[in-house]
Amino acid sequence: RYHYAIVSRIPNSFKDSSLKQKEPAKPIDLEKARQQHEEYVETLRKLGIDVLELPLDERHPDCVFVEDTAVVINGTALICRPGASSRLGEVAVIRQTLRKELGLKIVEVDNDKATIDGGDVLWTGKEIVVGLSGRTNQEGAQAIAKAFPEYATCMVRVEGALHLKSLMSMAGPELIAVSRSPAAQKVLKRVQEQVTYSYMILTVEEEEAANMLYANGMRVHLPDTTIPKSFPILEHKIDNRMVCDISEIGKADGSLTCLSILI
Ligand code: CIR
Repeated sequence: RYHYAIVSRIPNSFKDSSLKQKEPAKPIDLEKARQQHEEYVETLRKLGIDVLELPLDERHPDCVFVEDTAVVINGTALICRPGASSRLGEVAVIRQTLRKELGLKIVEVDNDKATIDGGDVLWTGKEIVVGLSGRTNQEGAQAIAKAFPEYATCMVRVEGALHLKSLMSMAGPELIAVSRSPAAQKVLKRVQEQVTYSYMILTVEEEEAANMLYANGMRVHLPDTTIPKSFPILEHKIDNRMVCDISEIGKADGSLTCLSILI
């Protein structure tokens, strides 16, 4: 069960972040993005989570994507080394918050060659799957395995997406959501070859919808998500579903999981 979440408010510089995958980049309506972010925070609160909102930091246009800055599993926080150099400075306030305000055990990456974006780290509840992407490298994956020795960690190559979790996410206990897109299916196959445990798969039509937030028995997904009707397995274990629209933040490649660190 999650009790806390760290989120970061959206700076004005978010509008002009150079880290955008989508071409051509769509202009961002800052006010709308902030309003959607507030709704996201509200959604977390409805899940019974105490949300720590960090003040916006103009020096870091992408600071709202806190997921990329730390991996927290069972009271241990690994401070990431984000793969985009403009994001390296984001970790300082996160480290401080995790240590001082939440009292977590902090682990640092001790290899300068390692890069890790939290968006590449899929914690299934039983083991860790690390995506080797443009942001996370092998040294980074090794640092993750070292930080959480009590869990099996495997690595999969990610292509066609920014992060592993742009393609798949946990949608329930032992349930992975993934889209039908060829890129996602290809990476899913690699995941299934590497993992130690077996998982059920929830296939959604829309590529972006595969990033869901599963916390405290609830599933939060994007409004335009077609959950297949013929999917009875495990559905009874999900108490409720909520919808959260983050379309404006999505223009900068944001997804539901990337806006918080859950503790
Ligand atoms: C970036 O490229 O770093 C940001 N524009 C988006 C990061 C999204 N993070 C995530 O999905 N975990």
